[in-house]
This record gives sequence, C-alpha cells and structure tokens, in this order.
Amino acid sequence: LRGRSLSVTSLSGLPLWDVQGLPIEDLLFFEVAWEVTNKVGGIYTVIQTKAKTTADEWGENYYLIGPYFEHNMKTQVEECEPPNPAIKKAVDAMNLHGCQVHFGRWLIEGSPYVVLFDIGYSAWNLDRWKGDLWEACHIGIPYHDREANDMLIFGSLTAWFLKEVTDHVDGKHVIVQFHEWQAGTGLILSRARRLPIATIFTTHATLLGRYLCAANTDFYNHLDKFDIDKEAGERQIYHRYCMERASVHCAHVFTTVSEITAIEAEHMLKRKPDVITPNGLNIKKFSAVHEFQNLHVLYKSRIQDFVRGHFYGHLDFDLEKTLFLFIAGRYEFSNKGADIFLEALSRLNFLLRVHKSDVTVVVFFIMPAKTNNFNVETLKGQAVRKQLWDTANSVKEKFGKKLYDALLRGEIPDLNKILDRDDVTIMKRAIFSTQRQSLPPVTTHNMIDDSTDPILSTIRRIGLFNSRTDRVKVILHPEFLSSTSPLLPMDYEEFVRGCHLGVFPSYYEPWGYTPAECTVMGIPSVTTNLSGFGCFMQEHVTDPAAYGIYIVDRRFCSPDESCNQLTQFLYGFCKQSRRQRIIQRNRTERLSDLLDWKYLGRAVKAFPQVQKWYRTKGFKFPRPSSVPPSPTSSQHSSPQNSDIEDEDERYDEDEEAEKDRINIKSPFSLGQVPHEKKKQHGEHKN
Ligand code: G6P
Ligand code: 1S3
Repeated sequence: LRGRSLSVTSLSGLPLWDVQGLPIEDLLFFEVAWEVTNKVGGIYTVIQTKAKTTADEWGENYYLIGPYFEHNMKTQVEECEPPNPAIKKAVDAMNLHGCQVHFGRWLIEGSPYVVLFDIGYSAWNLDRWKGDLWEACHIGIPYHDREANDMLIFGSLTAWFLKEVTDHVDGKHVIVQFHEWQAGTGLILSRARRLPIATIFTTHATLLGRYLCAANTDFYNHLDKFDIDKEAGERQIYHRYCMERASVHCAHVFTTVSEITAIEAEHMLKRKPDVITPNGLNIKKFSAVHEFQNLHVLYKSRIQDFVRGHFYGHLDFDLEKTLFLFIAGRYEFSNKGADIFLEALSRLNFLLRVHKSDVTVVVFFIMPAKTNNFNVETLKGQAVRKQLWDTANSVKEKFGKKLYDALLRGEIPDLNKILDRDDVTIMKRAIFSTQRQSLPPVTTHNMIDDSTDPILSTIRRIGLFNSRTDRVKVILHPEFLSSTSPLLPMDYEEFVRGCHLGVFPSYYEPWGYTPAECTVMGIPSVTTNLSGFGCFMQEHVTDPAAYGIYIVDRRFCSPDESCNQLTQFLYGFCKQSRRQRIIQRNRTERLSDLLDWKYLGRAVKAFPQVQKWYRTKGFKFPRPSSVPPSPTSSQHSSPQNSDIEDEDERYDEDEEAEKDRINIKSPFSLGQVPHEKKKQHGEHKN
C-alpha cells in the first residue's frame, strides 16, 4: 500500500488450502470486533445472536477477540484457562511481555471463548505501533483522535496474538474474520507480516456513507460522483477511511450485510464484496403458538401504566383505543429517519383530527442522548399515578369490608351511603393532586442540549406538544430502556412486545436490526427500501405489508413523497380493528424463520449453494391465503364493524398459518428449493 491511492495489487500469502474439504478439528476460527462483550451498536447484536449457532458448529475451535473493560468482564465473562495449547501459549507470551490479556467464556447462549485485550494497559506501545502502521501502509493517525489510536492498539495486539497463535498452532489452519474498520488494523498488520491466516473483512456500514448521509446529501443518486478522498479529508476522517479501505483491500474475502451496502462499498471503498451475509437472530419459538400474543397484552399493560402516570390530569383518551408506536436506535437524527417520522406524525395528527378518529397514538423515541437524569415532572407523573392507585385500593378495601359485613347481616347496603364523608374527601384530594399547570412533557429527561436537540427542536417547530386536542402524543426517552428504571421498568424486548408498531424510516441503514427484532416478536414495523432489512424482505416476501412489514420508498421518491407514504401507512394502521391487528401480528411472526441464524449461518457456510436459495427467483413468502389486513389494500375486505373484537378469528388465522407452513418448507429440511405457492381458490390476485 503506498500513498493516497491505497491500491493493493498483490494478495500474496493467501494460504493454499481448501477449507471446504477440511474437518473442523483442523481449523481455528477467530472473530475480531470492538463490540465483543462490549455493547455499542448493531455489531454486538450480530455477534451475540450468532454465537450459539457458530459455537455449536465450531465447538472448541471458535474464539472471539475484543477489548477488555473491567465492568463488561465482571458482568459478562467467566475467566478460565484457554483449552487450546497454542492459545494458552499466545496469552502467556503476551502477558509476559507487558500486555494484559484476559481469557474466558462469554456468558451468552453458546458460551463462546473470548480473548480480551486491555487497551489502556498497552498504550505505552502506541508510538512504536504508529511507526509499524506507517511502515506497513503509510497511514498516519493524528494524536487527537483517541478512538482511532485505541483501534490501532487493539489491532496491534490482535496481530501480535495471531502471530503467537500461528507460531504454535501445530498444523491447524487459522481463519480470522474482522468486523468493521475498528478491527481492521489487525488485519492490515497480519497481512503485512504475512501471517499464515485466511482473512475475512466484514463491513457493517462505510464511514463515508454514514457521514455523507448524515450531511443530507442525495447519497444514493450520487454514489459514483463523490470525490471520496476529498470528502473524507473535509470531514477530518481521512486516516480512518484509509484504515477502513486498506482493511477491505487486504482481506482475502470481503463481505457485507446487504445488497445496498455492497453497492455503497463498491463506490466508497472501491471493492465489490465477495459475499453478502444478511444478519440473523437467534430465534426461540414458544411451544404455545399464541404465547407472543399473550406477552403483547402483558407488556402493553405495563406501558399503559406508564402512560397513565405521564398523562395524569390529561387522560381524556381511551387507553383501549390507544396505539403505541416507537422508534429506537443510535441517535442519528436523519440517518435513522427521525426527521421524516416526526413530519409524518404531524400529518397523522391532522388526519386523525379531521376524521374525528377516536384512536390516540402515543409515540416513543428511544434514542440515547446526553442528559441530566429524569425530569421532575415525569417522575411526579408516576408518583401521582401510584398515589391514585393507593387511594383507590384503600377505598376499595373499606368498601369491600362494609359490603361483606352487610351481606353477612343479610342486607343489601345502600350503595349511596356505603362511602362516608372521609372517603369522599380522600378521593377529592387525590383528584386535586392530578391538576397540573403544564402539558404532559415531551421528554422524560433533562436534556443537556435541550435547545439544539434535533428531536426537541422539530417537536417545537411542528407544535406536537401533547395538548388535549392532539391525537398524536410524543415522548422522547433519551436513554436505552432497562428493567431497573424507576420510570419505565422494562427491558427493550418487553417494551417492543408491548407496542403495536415499530417505525424505522431510515435513510442510512446497512441492515437494520430494529425492524428484524420486531418481526421475530410478532410486532409489525415500518422500514425502507434503503435499509438492508427492507430490501431483503422485499426480495423474499410477496406482499410485505400484508405481513406487517411496511416498506417506505426512500430511494425513488422525494422526501415529501416518502413522508406522505409513511403518513398513509401510519393512518392505515390506525384504522385497523383489533382483530386485524391480531391477524397481522400472527402473520408478522410467521416471517421469523427467514431471519434465523440457523438458516442464515448455513447460508454463509454453504455458500454459494444456499445463497442461491435465498436468491432463487422462484422463492418468496407467498401472499397470505386469507384476507390481507394491509391497511392500504384491505379496507374493503376488512370486517366492517371494527367494534366486534372477535378474537376467535385468530384461530382461523392459525389454520391458515399452518397451511402456509406446510407449503413453505425450509430448503434445508427438504434439500430442495421451495416453489411459490400455487394460487388457491379465492386468493387475492397480484
Ligand atoms: C393479543 C391477545 C388478545 C388481545 C390483543 C390486544 O392478541 O391475545 O387477547 O385482545 O392482543 O391487541 P391490541 O392490538 O389491541 O393491543
Ligand atoms: C450497523 O450498526 P448501525 O446501527 O450503526 O451495523 C448493524 C449490524 O450489521 C446494522 O444492522 C446497522 O444497519 C448498521 O448501522
């Protein structure tokens, strides 16, 4: 690698062995990522959910490499001795030479082994390692970029470790997968030192893609027009972009998570990915088919409780006719589509008002930002709710006792007199405490950057202040959820299950775990045709909306058109009856198999045969065989009387599901590619 062009012409050192033919015992497989045991974003989810499938397959020959953080180690890792002699020697040798390397089992499903490097402990080597990197590929890292310097230390330790392992590996072949630019220096240095390892580099996003999209450029229509060196320089990420691009070009195999990111990588990193590996999840099926529906009710009631407190004094809407929507993820305002979501909410508010809808929509924004803890008004709301609950309970107890005594005496008490003056006073006082001078707050926390925060600024501009007349209420919760929160004590999974719709109208989303997680929990979601997940669903499901996957067109439309489409999706969703929502959730949940690592993991392994299955034109989830509940297409065929909450309907839907399951067999169980289901009598036409 020389100079700015970073062209790599030689991939010498490629091991001359054929992995396909080798038994696993002759291989060692390492995965390197900054997010091993360290939750920052989506890569953590990839590794954590895939661990079981990989560990089942690779057993003692699978190791993860990541950074050491004391808290993560204490809470997630059980320290132990490396079972493999080569790895033990490598760990001991490094510890002997002034590093701190920890080894243990990560306490997640599959309990994979982890090798964790203490970055701070080895920082004394930084200058030397900067020299090594410069020698290897002429990339310099400025002293003020702390993150890039940490990544260099991480990469140098990784390359050192791999050198030690390959020195003692005793004939075993070593494969190493590096995730994202943060792990990339390890790859560059390993290749520069000609270590006998096969390398894979996986990108989950490109640096430039993320930056250019966040700057509101018309990214996808100008992919081939950017002067990428210049753009990287102007954004002061030139050195990081060099690290990323060098990693990509040094790898024997380059992979990414979706078609759309593959196209982006070709332009931003100048290499076409060799393999696309869609992200999966570790799917657990309940033995009772309806368990996920029951969980929805259970967790929805917890959210309802929170809403009762948050909107105290303003609770003039019917919680049984209230829908909970949410957006969650890294706080990238326009990349994650929070901008068009807010605009669409404002339009939805208007539509619900002019059509005099009795539906209320409460929307949660779960995006972490800098805060000074919860705000007083929000905490007070929950305290008021608790007080009302206690008052109601104490009056109920007294009432119950008097009623019981009366019945024992063989009397029917005069219900008007059963409560005395004191009871009425207590209740009046409780009601007085619910009076408030201000509107229910639009955020749960004291925001540090309150006046410039993009979500709050937009809320102020569009005037969605949770007033009584608003049919759409918004709540920004600028912190990830936790079951130990005093405010909303739920973890993320519970919260998702309790909501009705996840809305993720991202502009930049290489894959997008949030809608995928909704899908496997049977919760419908909105995604876009610029997200890897959205494109994947478009490719493999005939009518995604019928299955509760709404795909907003952000690729071929203006922002205003996309926003209108999103508004229509939301409005249509609000018009569904409970029965339609139940049916739709059943359908959504049926798509989970598509996202199971059990299959996607094999797709990686048996590539290209299984990739072919995913790509086979003939295979798509067919339209559901009964009436679709998709809001845009089903209004006429949906039940006219939405008040009839006929839950028995969901059992009919189950029969339909069963029929579909029989028709949609996994290719792995049959050893063949499934064909699209033949149209049956009464089915909807395309
Ligand atoms: C699940 C439960 C039903 C409940 C429904 C509420 O399907 O099994 O008993 O009525 O959820 O659905 P909703 O969309 O109104 O929250
Ligand atoms: C990235 O995380 P993000 O939210 O910054 O990697 C994820 C895992 O591959 C992916 O789902 C997401 O779209 C990317 O953006």
